[in-house]
Amino acid sequence: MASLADQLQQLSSALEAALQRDKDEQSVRKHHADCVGAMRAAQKAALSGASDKKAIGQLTNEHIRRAEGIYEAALKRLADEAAARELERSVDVTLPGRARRLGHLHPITLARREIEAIFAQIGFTVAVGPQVETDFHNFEALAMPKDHPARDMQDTFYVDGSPDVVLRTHTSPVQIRTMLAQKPPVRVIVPGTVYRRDDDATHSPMFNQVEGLCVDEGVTFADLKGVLLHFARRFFGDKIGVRLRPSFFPFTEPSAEIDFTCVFCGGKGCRTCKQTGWIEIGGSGMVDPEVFRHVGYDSEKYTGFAFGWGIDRMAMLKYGIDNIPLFFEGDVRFARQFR
Ligand code: 2U9
Repeated sequence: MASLADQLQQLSSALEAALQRDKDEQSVRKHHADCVGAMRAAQKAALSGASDKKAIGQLTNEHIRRAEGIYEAALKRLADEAAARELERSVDVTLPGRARRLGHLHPITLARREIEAIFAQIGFTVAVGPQVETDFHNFEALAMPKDHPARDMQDTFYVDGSPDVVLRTHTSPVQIRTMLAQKPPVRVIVPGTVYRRDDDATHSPMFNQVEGLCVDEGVTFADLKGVLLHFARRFFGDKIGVRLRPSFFPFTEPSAEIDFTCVFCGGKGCRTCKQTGWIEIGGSGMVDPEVFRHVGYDSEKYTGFAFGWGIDRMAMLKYGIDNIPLFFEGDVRFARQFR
């Protein structure tokens, strides 16, 4: 008995010493489990041939409970030390804050929003529509029947091999949807992504357009020019002029190319405008009566003008960007340069 008591005492002391050195919970658990195992082994050895079995059991259990206490105390010490370390690295509220790096609106978004705002000031509302369109809205209603040669110019993406479902090649189908849904007067500006099957140094298969449509009684070509001049001056500055050159589009008659005074040389002539003083911006015209027939408008009563240009190109001219791929690289350092 006396020797069992000694053994158990030694094991308890050894456990206490080991757990004081332990730096992690795993070692504490292992030392405790080893100690209890050794105590049970000592008990077993003492029991063989002994008469005072009950006293042996009580003595061993006492020491096992003591080992339990040592073990619990060691775990608490480790937890307290961890909490103290955590407190030590807590926030120093006197340090200057770290600035969070913000994103920035894309220059195409900036240009689109400014275009929308300028037209909003003169009574245009913004209309949007689907990018996957029917042949009717994208071509047929715009006076481009199936065999019309103008369709060739608009290298079209067809969806699911269906001849009647396309990725819109312009935003004009949104004006068709607007006219089908409401009676004149109509004054809408239609920004959006469009798709054409060309991909070279100056063309991307996906780009952004904005088109405008104004239909009412008595709308004239002079209104078109006035609106374009108003826009050009608000967007690029008061010194910008507008020139309209005869052209052809299936959905407008008469039709005109839109030129703005060259924003780089102010009209004096430079490399960018090929010494002409003018920069080609987009197209425009008076809505063809054939388009009004498709949407059920009386072309004897109503007239309208329409125009369209690329937002990407507008952004390039306004911000002096000369490289289209920069738009698609997603580098915030690029976007951050523009206000
Ligand atoms: C309806 C009727 C007429 C919109 C127009 C153009 C001329 C035009 C292109 C220039 C370059 C777009 O970015 S671009 O590819 N646009 O030339 N757009 S008239 O005429 C319409 C639109 C809708 C119902």
